[in-house]
Amino acid sequence: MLYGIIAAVVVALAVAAVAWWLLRRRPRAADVHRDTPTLAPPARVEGGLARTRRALGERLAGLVGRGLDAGFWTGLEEALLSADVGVAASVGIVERVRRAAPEDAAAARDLLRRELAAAFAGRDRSLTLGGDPAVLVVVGVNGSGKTTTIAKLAARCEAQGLPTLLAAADTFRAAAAEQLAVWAERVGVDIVIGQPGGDPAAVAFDALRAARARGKRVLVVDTAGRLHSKHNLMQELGKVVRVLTREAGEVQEVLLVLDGATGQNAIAQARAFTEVVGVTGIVLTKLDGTARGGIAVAVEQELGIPIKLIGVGEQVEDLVPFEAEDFVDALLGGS
Ligand SMILES: Nc1nc2c(ncn2[C@@H]2O[C@H](COP(=O)(O)OP(=O)(O)OP(=O)(O)O)[C@@H](O)[C@H]2O)c(=O)[nH]1
Ligand SMILES: [Mg+2]
Repeated sequence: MLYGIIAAVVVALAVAAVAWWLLRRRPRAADVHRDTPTLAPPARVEGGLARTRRALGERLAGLVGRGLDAGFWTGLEEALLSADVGVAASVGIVERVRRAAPEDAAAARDLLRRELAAAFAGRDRSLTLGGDPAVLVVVGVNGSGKTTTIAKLAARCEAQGLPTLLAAADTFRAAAAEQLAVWAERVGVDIVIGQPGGDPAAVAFDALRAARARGKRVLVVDTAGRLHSKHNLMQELGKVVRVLTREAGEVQEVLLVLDGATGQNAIAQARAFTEVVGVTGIVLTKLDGTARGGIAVAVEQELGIPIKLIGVGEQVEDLVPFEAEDFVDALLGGS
């Protein structure tokens, strides 16, 4: 009898241990779907930032080998400003490097690298792809790269095993839906298109229903480009997000697409969009075509919104998760 009880207890404990182990091993849905897909090789980041690196690198190289006099510090500040790091961020970074009292220019450059990395530290850059489906709304001024980014993003989601639906809620520009449809076909994802001139919120609503009916995991909503200063258009965008929030319970991401070559105006754009639709992440595009990649520092420092993805070309694979260390290395290179 006693042996029977002991045997039963041992078996029960063994079953509990195995169950506990299995539960621990099983990845939780939230973990699986929060990851930003990472398909592009890091080399693209380096290539994409070549222009900024050349411009910044030339200036920094000109400073190495000289004494740490007033001219050095002014030169360092000018180098950062020329890369569009922004006045407040540039002044702050140079001040901190200076206060750390480096011995020579090479040490100052190492401190600069550390300061730039610190400017990006501590932010969650993962895309929230949980939800049923996850709803991602993509916003920004005209021509910033929204539609292209959506295509790249959809390709990534599909490649990660997340069936994706696109919503062409840019009913304003005549060729917009067609442009997205061409991309949808190219990357092999479904799309919902509304009436030209129709209500973008209605298109988004229909697309959400369609996404559910078709068992999609991700819905990405394309919106018309709009100047951040146009009140009515901004309100229209607010309505799109409100309708989706009401119907879906939550909009997982409102991604603001900023053209990396815009310069400091990007800050004003980001402020205006954030006020209306609560931006959750930034996509900084066209970094391949500009020597002003330092705007990434200004954007994060002044707004506190994480840059989640960067666009470094026009091809579908040219969208990469923003990695602070890689970005700073690509920015400064071996200069
Ligand atoms: N070089 C480069 N070009 C890009 C990148 N992202 C987008 N583009 C180009 O920028 C142009 C505008 O891109 P769209 O995606 O149409 O921009 P949009 O924001 O949807 O434009 P609207 O809908 O008119 O507001 C296109 O020629 C794209 O190929 C990038 O990361 N690098
Ligand atoms: Mg577009």
